[in-house]
Amino acid sequence: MTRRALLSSALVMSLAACRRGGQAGVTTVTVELGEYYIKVDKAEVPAGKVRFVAKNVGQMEHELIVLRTDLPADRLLYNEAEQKAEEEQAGEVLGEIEPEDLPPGKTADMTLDLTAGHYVLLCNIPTHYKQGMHLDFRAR
Ligand SMILES: [Cu+2]
Repeated sequence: MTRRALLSSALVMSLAACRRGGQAGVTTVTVELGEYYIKVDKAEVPAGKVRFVAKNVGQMEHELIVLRTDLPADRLLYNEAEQKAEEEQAGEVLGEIEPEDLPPGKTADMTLDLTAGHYVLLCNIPTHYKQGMHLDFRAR
């Protein structure tokens, strides 16, 4: 499958998942974002399809980035000039819910295919990473 086909099937899946109830083989992770933290209802999931349901419970815009990396969540290289973590340098960005989709009070979701390994969830709006918006996450 091409990357585009994968992306659109992920979108269709996440739309379908909006209906009540779960889907076989998909693990749902509830993510709460606020100033300045990220919380999840589970920090470890079986490898496979993972649906991240992100809720912004804060007063400002946030974003959710899922980064595959071996680095601990608080050890990403930090770019002081941009006030952002160097996500591309740390590993591979697998998915992102953009800030415009996650204003205060909103919920947005994405479904990703995670292979076994270590991941970091972060918000990389300037200053937010350093203020604590990062979390270790694992697929087994
Ligand atoms: Cu943020």
